Amino acid sequence: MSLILYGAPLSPFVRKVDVSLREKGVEFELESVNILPMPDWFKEISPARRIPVLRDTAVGTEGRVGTIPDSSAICAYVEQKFPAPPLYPTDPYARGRAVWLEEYCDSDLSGVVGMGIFRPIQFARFAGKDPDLATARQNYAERLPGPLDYLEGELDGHEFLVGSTLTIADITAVCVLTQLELVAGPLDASRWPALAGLVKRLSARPSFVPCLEICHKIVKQDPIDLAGD
Ligand SMILES: N[C@@H](CCC(=O)N[C@@H](CS)C(=O)NCC(=O)O)C(=O)O
Repeated sequence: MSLILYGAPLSPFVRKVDVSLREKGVEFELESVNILPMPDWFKEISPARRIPVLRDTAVGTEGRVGTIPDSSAICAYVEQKFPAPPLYPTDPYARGRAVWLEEYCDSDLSGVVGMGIFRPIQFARFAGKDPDLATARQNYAERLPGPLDYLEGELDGHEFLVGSTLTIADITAVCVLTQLELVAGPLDASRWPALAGLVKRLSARPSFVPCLEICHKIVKQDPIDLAGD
């Protein structure tokens, strides 16, 4: 196996790389890395102390040589090395938009979903504590609608965020929104119909199914209705 993906399926950033490789039909091995605490050998190849990191063993098998950290850097590398099917548009403006939406979902959307909602619920459970529902509910009500409204507007009723085929923008958005679904259930389809449809369609793709099945097994509990009291 020439590619090793270091990380854990419950990370939306690892999922993004996992799904992108599967969409391209590229074989890889997912090597589990526990980040709580992060082992020393992994710190050496992850200067930012984050998962994922990809190792291309065709380039290097030990130390930093052959490794690339960061999901966006990895996906750009994978696109260059395995161009078909393309996940980044070739038209310059469309490509710019796809990269922007990838970045927006990895930063703004992921900030609200990850730190604001997923962590207060799931990390509390991992620590054997009750979920911090007050924090999760506040973020769900106050900070989440803005990014969802923005993405709904960018979809504008279309099937994909950029152009007429699947791109890295759709994959990134759905990797973050499935993180939300794991603890809070599906999006309100009456308020964000195009976005809810995108999540539903992509979640059913063969590229998403294996990772999401593992995530549901890890989370175990039913989602919590954060819109209620
Ligand atoms: N920009 C990075 C973000 C990666 C990231 O934040 N990963 C989280 C897991 S979801 C992590 O490794 N966190 C380590 C920590 O919080 O100590 C990417 O796209 O790969």
